[in-house]
Amino acid sequence: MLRAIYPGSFDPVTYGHMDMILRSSKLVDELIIGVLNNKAKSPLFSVEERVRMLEEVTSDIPNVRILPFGGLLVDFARRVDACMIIRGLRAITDFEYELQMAQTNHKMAPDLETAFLTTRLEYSYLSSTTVKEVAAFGGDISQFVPAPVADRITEKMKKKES
Ligand code: COD
Repeated sequence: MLRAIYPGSFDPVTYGHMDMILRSSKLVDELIIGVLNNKAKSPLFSVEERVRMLEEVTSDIPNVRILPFGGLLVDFARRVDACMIIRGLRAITDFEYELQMAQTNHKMAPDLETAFLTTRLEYSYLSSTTVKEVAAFGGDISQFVPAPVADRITEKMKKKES
C-alpha cells in the first residue's frame, strides 16, 4: 500500500493545487492531503474551513483523504503511516525552499521520501497569495479557484469589509 501525503497551507486551494492532487492521486494507492494548522500564521480561512473546502472540491476522487495537522510534517507522516511526501515545483524560487525542506525532513526521517511534480504550464504563475490579493481588490478569481472556493473567498472578503 503506497500512501503519500500532499501537505500545504491551502489558504485557499487553487486550480494549481487541484492539478497536483489529481495527478498525484493517480500515482499512489492513497493520498492524504495534510492541511497545516499553524496558529502562528494568520490564514484567511481557519483550518476547519480549508479542510471543508478541500473535501468539497475533491469529493469525486476516491483515494483522497483530507486531514488537518500541526507540528512537524515528519511526525504527521509517521502517525498516518505514509512513506512519501509529494510537493509541487513552480519556479526556481520554489526549488530553494523545497530543497531545504526536503533535506531537513530527510535528516529527521530517512525512510520518508519527498517526490516533486512540476507544475503544468497553465498553472505555473498561480498561488494562494495572488488569488487573495486579486480578490481583496474585487478582481475576478473564477479562473484561479474552483467555484465553491471562489464563493467562500468573496463571502470572506465582504465580511472583512463590513
Ligand atoms: N502548481 C503546482 N504546485 C503548486 C501550485 C501550482 N500553481 N501552487 C502551489 N503548489 C504546491 C506548492 O509548491 C507546495 O508544494 C504545495 O502545492 C502546497 O502549497 P501551499 O503554498 O498551500 O503550502 P505551503 O508551501 O505553505 O506548505 C508548507 C508546509 C505546510 C508543508 C510546511 O510549512 C510544513 O511542513 N510545516 C510543518 C512544520 C515542519 O515540519 N517544518 C519543517 C520542515 S523544514
